[in-house]
Amino acid sequence: MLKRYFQPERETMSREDMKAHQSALLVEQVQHVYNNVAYYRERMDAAGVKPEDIHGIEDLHKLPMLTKADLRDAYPYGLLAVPLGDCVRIQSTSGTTGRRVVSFYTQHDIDIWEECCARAIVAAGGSNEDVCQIAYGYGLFTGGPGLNGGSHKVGCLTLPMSSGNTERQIQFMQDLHATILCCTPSYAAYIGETLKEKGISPDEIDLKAGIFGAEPWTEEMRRDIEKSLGIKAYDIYGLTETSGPGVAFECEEQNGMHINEDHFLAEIIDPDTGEVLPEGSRGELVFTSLDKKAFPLLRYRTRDICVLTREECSCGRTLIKMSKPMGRSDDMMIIRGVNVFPSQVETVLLKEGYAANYLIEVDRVHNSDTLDIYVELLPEQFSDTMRDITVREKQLAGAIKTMLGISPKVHLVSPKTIARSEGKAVRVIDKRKLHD
Ligand code: DLL
Repeated sequence: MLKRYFQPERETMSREDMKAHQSALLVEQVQHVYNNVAYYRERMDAAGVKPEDIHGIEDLHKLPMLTKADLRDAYPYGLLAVPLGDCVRIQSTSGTTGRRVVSFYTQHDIDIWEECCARAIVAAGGSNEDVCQIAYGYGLFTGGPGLNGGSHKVGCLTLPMSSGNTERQIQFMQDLHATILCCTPSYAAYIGETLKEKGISPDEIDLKAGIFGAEPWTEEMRRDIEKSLGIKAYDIYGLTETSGPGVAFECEEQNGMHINEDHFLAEIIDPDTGEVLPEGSRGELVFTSLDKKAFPLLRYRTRDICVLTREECSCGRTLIKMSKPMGRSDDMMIIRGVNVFPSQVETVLLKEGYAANYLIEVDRVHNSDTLDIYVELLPEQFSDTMRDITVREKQLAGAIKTMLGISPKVHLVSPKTIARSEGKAVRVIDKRKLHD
């Protein structure tokens, strides 16, 4: 049966009820972390805040903020707030130990996460009549497992495809009459292109909606995908730290994402000063997970830049909306859905015996990201036999793939050909026009 909302009592709650709900959970959550996580206790003690000082969301500003660096310091168990025996799952981002985020879940945390994803599926028109093809990666990445759980909760027939093997994706899509596709927007665009190459028109498939996220994408890309697949394309946002996809999702208005603020309390801050900005300002998104038990984050700085608005939405949801992320306040890039820091590339170069003279060029060709890495050879490595260079390029590309999880095209260039900078080195040229 077609439902408008997955959890109407939460998704259409009055502002007053939502505030009361958030306040009660925040008070409980602060006590939970203070009692169970030494890291939080020390940070709160240092800031002179006790759990008794937090009476509701109006006291949120008293709590210290948490950054990715804190997560790194606490890796892997330092922020765990329940006994390991209560945890049933971990998920993680890619990256080296230092950059990797490992998130822990109790069964209760998984249930909440899956409900959030179910809200996104229902908002995209999903019901138990649908066949939901999930082409996000499965495994440590949260995309596949999150949407998979959401799809089960809605009662869709779930196709746990994982990403890749596009021929097989298309075959299953046709044979099983998939109606909803969940994957990164760039993979959706690629599936669209492949359909065209194969001479299959959008009318010959049964897809009606797509739920795409994990990386920035433009309105232009939305239009392309909608046309090539014959669907309505919805955005979905989330991060491993807060659970995964489903922190926010788009409704039929396709104009900003509703934040599941009964679980994730959002603030916008000035990324330079940390000052909390009024609603409607552009700044860095900060989340407090209100009822996650195993790995609760208080005031976590996401580094994503966006705007929050509380305008009335024609879908009837009262949940606050966030704009599409408009960039980041750190140097993280998202390439083919994978989080990449330039420092990861540098680590590999140094380990493989190259100097840190390199340039990363990212572009988007036919809606698919390209990653070219130009690396200077040291004078003693310089050789004029092409064969030698090609072998080295392949070797280095393999080592970088092992680190990042995605394949770059490596170009070894002559010594002293990459421009030196007199100030901050320019390591990255991102030619994708992802943000307005
Ligand atoms: O990308 C979780 C996810 C999976 C979201 C599937 C949506 C769908 P991480 O790998 O930890 O988690 O990356 C989180 O990705 O801080 C944003 O910078 C970016 N991001 C996620 N969704 C969007 C989106 C998953 N819809 C980081 N638009 C976040 C733009 C997004 N950026």
